Amino acid sequence: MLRDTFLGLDLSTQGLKATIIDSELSIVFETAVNFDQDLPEFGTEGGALIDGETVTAPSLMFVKALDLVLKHLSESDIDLSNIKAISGSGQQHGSVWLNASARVRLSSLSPTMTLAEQLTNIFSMSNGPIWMDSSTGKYCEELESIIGGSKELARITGSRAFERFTGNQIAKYFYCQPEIYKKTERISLISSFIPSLLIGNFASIDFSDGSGMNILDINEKHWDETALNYVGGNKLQGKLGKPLASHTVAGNISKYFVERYGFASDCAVVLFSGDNPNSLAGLAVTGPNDVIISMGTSDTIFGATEKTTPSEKRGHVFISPMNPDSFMVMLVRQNGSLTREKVRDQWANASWKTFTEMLHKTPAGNNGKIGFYFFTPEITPAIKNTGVFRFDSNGQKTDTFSPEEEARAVFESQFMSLRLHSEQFGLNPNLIIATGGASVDRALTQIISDIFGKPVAIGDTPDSAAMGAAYRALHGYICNKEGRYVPYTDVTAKAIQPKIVSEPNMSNHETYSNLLPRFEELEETLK
Ligand code: XUL
Repeated sequence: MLRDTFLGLDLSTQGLKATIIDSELSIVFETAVNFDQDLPEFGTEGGALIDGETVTAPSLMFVKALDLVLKHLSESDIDLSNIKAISGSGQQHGSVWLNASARVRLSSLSPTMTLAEQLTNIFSMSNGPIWMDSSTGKYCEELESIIGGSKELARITGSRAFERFTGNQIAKYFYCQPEIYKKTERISLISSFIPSLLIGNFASIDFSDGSGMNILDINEKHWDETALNYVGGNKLQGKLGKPLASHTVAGNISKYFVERYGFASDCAVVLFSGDNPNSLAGLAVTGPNDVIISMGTSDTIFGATEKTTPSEKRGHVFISPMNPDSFMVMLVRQNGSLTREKVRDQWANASWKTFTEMLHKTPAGNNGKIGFYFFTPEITPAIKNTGVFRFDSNGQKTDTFSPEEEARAVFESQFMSLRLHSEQFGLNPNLIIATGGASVDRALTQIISDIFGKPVAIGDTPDSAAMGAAYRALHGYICNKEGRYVPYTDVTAKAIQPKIVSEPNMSNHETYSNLLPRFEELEETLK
């Protein structure tokens, strides 16, 4: 007998990926679309449109990407009628702005046409802000002051005001482009937009991704009235809808997908969540000292926690995507994989193999040379100045490093910074689980292990956000079937546990620990 299957979709900064698992949690099919390569008509770079501090992505590109992924699925030999539930991940904080025609159009799609052909005109602005945007400083300051300071905002919403957080993005349009705001009927997160396409109606924002907006009270689990009023006035509640627990079923898949692709009419669509929350769910990690480092366009470090200990300076607390009564903590560096790739392209002929060979020619700690690589403004620590900043072993600025030193400097600086700020945030790992594209690179996991002085493990697949989406589809489906919240670990008990791939060299670890105070001082000078 055919096993039931579950589909996870992961809409990241750079593309859309689909992963299908069976009820034993084994992957049965994967496919992916890359925005820059497969949809060049949108002219994105790394999936984004960068205009100074303003960074957006075309909302129609997401629709076209879904059309393409569905085409791949229908051309495969996967039986789509066997998929019991779908869930997904969205890059966090990004939003999609829908006009008054959207709801009707979503619910009356013709199966003879693609989604993009029918949904071109449903947006009140074509390019929605995404997480790389850093243009809302003014609104962040105002929000904090109206709420009673950064500490109070962090206590209520889990984070001090961050420029990329959706509430501050909403404020920018509310105050500067009221005509757009007025014609917007619904503001979806990217993570609630894709399920809206699937159910043919507006899907709710889930608690976990909703925690990345600076307007959700993460303890009371409803929008904070004062924050809401400041960022969008008294109409905003209606434009956002009510946030719901991440395991909620948003509805069944709409007739369009049944008729065009052969999905079963009772295929459930479980609320999507953010890519980082879903990564946590994909590794099924609940232990307080198992910390995940996810390496994608951004590098993030996060873990599960039972209680909220929000920091008024750095990092975030989100409601957990696995349990609405639990939390996760996280810290984000914006200069992740694209920054590593830029340095590789410049110094190692765009080859990771050459890059790794170069790494072996320099010792841990790079003879005291430290570089900072900010090709886009940095979030942790908050640094607006972009560029490469190099310091010799005496802490003096220098314009050049040798190519070998450059290769080591970029890796070391990214993860020394992650160690420094996560320690100050209170994360204290026993084990680091690496995920994301770069987690397959042993030279990199070794450097991470040496910097943190802890073993590094990797999961079964480098794409934990898509896995988490598929696991959460199964979880939401079971909760719905049983009519109660079923513990996430009951559903994911068969998930393969991460395996250790790098053990720390403690002498290298000591070198890094000795370098850390000087690293911190130099990083401070760049703020
Ligand atoms: C998280 C964040 C990024 C995006 C990347 O706060 O801004 O990690 O989620 O997709």
